Amino acid sequence: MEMIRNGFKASLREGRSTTGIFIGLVSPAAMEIAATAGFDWLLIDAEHAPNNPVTVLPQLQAAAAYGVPVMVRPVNHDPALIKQYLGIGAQTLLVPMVETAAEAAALVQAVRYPPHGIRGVGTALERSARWNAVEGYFKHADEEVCLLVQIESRTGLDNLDAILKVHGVDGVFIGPADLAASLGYLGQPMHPEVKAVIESVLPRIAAAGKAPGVFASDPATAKHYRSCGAAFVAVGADTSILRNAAVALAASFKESTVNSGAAY
Ligand code: 3PY
Ligand code: MG
Repeated sequence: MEMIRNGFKASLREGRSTTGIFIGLVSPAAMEIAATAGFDWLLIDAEHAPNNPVTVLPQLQAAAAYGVPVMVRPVNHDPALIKQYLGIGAQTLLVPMVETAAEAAALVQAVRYPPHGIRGVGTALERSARWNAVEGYFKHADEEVCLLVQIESRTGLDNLDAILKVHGVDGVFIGPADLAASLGYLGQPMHPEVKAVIESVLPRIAAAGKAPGVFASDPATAKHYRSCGAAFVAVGADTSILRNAAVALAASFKESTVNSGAAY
């Protein structure tokens, strides 16, 4: 069979502006529902949501039937863990808390096979190569991987120019929640000073030839960041979508009980 192409990386190459959501429900069924919603991509979060390669695998399998590109966010920079996520077929990784060019360069190494990197070879056991069914897998494997690093700390901001020079980093994603915390505004990702930093950083990322991304669950802010140059915007999370809809539905019945005036 042919190499599995990375649809997300293709969208970056085409310069398309895309939106997606974070997936944290740890459920292949929830993944399937999200995959039918019309987003350009989905991101399985294994940083804060209780995921690991064993729980991510069936979610990748569930989404594959719908053709929507899926990214994975690992919990750390461990090359052994990254190898496992790549091995189960994740082609785009969003790596949190990257603070230096050396960390970014080490991640580039982790996602590439020798001689360009240190990714271990075990395709007979890996879905990425469809257990050796993919012909010419090694010829295309590195080029189909997309490495996105998250800048979400003051140190990361201070080192942004050096990180942007790292060859092999495809995109830089700003995490407003951690960035706000690092800048002294814990719990205030929409603080004007945080927003101002994000507004100034997005065009710098684009100017360096990397794809800028950011999280913005409020649609107006998401559109605003797109207008600042964001190429890919996470516009929510399945957990929040479920909670917000559940709260609104419950509240609508409380209101109707109060407003109806009916006494049963
Ligand atoms: C953050 O906001 O800190 C994230 O990592 C995701 O948006
Ligand atoms: Mg974060």
